[in-house]
Amino acid sequence: MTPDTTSLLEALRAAVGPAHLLTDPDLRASYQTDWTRRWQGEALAVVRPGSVDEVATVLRACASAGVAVIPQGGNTGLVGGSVPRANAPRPQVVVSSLRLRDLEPVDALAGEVTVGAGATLAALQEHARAAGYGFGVDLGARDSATIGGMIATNAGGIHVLRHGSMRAQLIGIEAVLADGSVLRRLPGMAKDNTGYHLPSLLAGSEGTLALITRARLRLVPFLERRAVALLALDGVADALALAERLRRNLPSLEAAELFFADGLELVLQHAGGQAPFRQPHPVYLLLEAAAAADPTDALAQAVAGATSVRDAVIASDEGGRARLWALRERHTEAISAEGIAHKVDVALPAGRLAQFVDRVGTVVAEASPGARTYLYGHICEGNLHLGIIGPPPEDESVDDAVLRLTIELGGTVSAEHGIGVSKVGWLEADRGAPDVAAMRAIKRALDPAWILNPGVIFEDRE
Ligand code: FAD
Ligand code: 2HG
Ligand code: ZN
Repeated sequence: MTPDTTSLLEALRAAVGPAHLLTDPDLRASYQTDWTRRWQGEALAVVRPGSVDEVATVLRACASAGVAVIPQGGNTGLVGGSVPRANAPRPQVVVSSLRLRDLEPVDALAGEVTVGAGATLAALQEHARAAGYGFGVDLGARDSATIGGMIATNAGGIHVLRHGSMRAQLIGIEAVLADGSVLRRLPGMAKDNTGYHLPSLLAGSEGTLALITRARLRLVPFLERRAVALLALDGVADALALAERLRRNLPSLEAAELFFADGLELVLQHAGGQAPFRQPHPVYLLLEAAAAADPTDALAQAVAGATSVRDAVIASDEGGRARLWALRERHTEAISAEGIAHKVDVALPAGRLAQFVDRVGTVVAEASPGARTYLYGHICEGNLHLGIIGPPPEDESVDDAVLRLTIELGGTVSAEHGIGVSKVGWLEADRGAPDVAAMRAIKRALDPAWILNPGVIFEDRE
């Protein structure tokens, strides 16, 4: 049955007010294309609810019209899950969380805070900082990525080795189910074993189970004193051995990031800045230590004895640290400036990472001769990102070849970005049929009409 879209638009306008229902194609445009420019689709409208009650009314209206709902936060996701599907079988409405950005006062006694799903990570960091706290997850898209989007993707980022991913920060949640009912448990107690932990279920659900409206989050101590070191090395095996040693011996270690000569060259070409060393080296390891007292000496001493280090720079001042971090964080935008990249986000068991790096160049060359591959990532989690430039956006042969190699080596096809639409075909190969059947059963129970983000994680419907 064709949905009555005119009545739906009227109901949505009544729910959020005319200013927050966007139907004009120019106003919809930025919500319909993802950050990578690889995925886009057409929405009937973009709706921007301003409260949980408005979200519930919007979801009820979409459910009764049989229209798909695409939850969206900062639209920085990299797997195509935040924008409407191309050639979708039914109309789609983007529901943006950006007006749900309240930051409630920090509960200093509990070391927790409740925030709106549309608050950006940077806003949360600033808010926590003002109360003497930090937040355990950090990532390069901090100025745009929202807390709701980060929960929905179970975002990782650069501090996972110390504090874990987004799921580990999550104490409570408020979220609206497909039928408009509201789950609300924002307890203010880190210990809560009363049945299934629904916040954990929603972490990583990529907008397929509920629309998250608020979250109760754990805070961490704000560590004022920081030092960043960039080390030049000959190979990935050296980087792994060093990272493993530091993890045991340097308690202030907060980040350990890997990148390669060609990526650094590209960043310098696009973002400018000075080369950190007189000559290029095959592999770079960026380390950050953070503590209450200056960790510079501890970091310097911890790497001093490593014979594999060919060259090193260290910075403790804010400007120097930011310059070193830019060499790693600006990989994503530098690659994007070269073209529409095929992005692959994998994790390998630590013992297989070097083998993956050795083999992946050949695998890409066979699938797409002439393609350029840039590798970088978070070494302590075995998490590597690949940005591949060359093959047309719709040609998936290079993605498939890399993911096949990943599975062969015992890795996972999504380390931190999610399945989105880009890896739907790989879910079962990675998780196995019983896991996928259990996930589908949960989806069916919470969203029987399959209206929430259809086509993400699984194919649209059964
Ligand atoms: P969106 O892109 O808007 O949405 C992402 C997914 O979450 C979609 O499936 C969407 O439907 C769903 N969603 C969004 N909001 C809600 C909600 N309120 N309720 C339910 N579902 C929702 N990721 C990392 O993990 N680690 C990194 O280090 C990292 N660095 C990045 C650096 C750059 C420069 C860029 C562009 C991206 C990076 N990312 C990283 C990816 C991205 O920032 C994360 O996936 C982030 O969590 C997405 O947040 P968002 O608000 O932009 O979500
Ligand atoms: C990072 O670690 C992000 O920089 C983005 O996860 C990775 O560009 C990417 O694919
Ligand atoms: Zn990453």
